[in-house]
Amino acid sequence: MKETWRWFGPDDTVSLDNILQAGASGVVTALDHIETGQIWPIKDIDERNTLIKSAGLEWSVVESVPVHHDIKTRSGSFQNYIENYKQSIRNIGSVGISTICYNFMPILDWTRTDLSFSLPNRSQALRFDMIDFATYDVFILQRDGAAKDYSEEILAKAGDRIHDLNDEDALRLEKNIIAGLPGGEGSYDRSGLSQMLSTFDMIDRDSYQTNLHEFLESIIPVAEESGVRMAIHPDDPPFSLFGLPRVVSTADDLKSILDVFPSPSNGITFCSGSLGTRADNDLLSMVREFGANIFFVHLRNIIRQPNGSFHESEHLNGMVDMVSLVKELITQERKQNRAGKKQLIPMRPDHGHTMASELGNRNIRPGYSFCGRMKGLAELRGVSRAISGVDG
Ligand code: CS2
Ligand code: MN
Repeated sequence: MKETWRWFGPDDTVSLDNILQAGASGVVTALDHIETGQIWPIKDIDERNTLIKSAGLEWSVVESVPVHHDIKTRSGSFQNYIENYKQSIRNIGSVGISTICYNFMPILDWTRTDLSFSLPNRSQALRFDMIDFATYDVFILQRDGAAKDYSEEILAKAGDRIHDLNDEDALRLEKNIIAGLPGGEGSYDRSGLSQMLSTFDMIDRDSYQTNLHEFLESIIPVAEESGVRMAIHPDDPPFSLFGLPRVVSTADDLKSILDVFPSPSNGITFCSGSLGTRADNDLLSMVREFGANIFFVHLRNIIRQPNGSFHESEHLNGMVDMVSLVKELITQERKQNRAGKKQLIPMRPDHGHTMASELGNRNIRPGYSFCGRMKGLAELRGVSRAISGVDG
């Protein structure tokens, strides 16, 4: 697999030289200065590409071209935004970049409740605590009907938790949940979130899945013409939040996405951390089933709890059998190469713990430390080399 690194552009705390020094040869980045829904001009794409090339790196994956809320809800100016999305695909393809990551999560992109969860070795991880999330949903946001979305046990614990939270803790919890995480889609205040949630009052899971399928039917033909592979990122976490539909969480969801428009341009970002957060997702069989359409890989590990809580663990120490997963991904990559694809699958260490000199540095984007991702990439490269070497 081609080793890549998520870079947030010139204002990132990590430089392009640091990425090269960490052992990556490819960059995963996006033009975050372009408003969601607007066309990505070739000039801006070229500028970023030239910057990356001048550092001796390659722009391997665009992550992400965000999908506008109107497209997800098929409301407002969705036709115009779909035309703009198509033109962005054409413009990206015209520069020679062949893979675009995107996601179809409603309103909230990837979501955590704690951005500095302290581990036994005193490094810090990202965590989603189901009790804290329910506490926010039921007692702070006070969403209509929220209680019915949680078990009696979780509700009882949330009822206790709200009494333990002081105002500062409650505000931090709210900020962690709705302020938006790196690469994610926007941020909200409490009333803004409530207003956005109401736009989904008439959109159930089936209609949301239809909206995704209709979006694919519009953009995949353009991706084919442009030599671009669209790689949808799974829901993170892969289950409903705030009663919203999530339709990219399971093997069945991924199968329906690939089946609705079979194409060499319709594929998946295989994110082990997102998909691994569900105990009922069998990651190895998903790699075998979808291998030909895995265009991009996020490797991250998690430790999950029965109530849906989880935190991000060390890349090789978690509930995802990372060595077996890397082995299966390499097997699939070789199978595709034998089929003439001759293209390494770009892989990035999805996140990394905050540790060492970066602890306490408020400029570090949650999950996107240098030390933690360098550690993860080094471990993943070691596994990958050992497997490739053994298997020749
Ligand atoms: C993030 C996601 O880096 C980004 O663009 O929005 O890819 C995030 O890292 C994943 O959802 C985590 O699995
Ligand atoms: Mn991911």
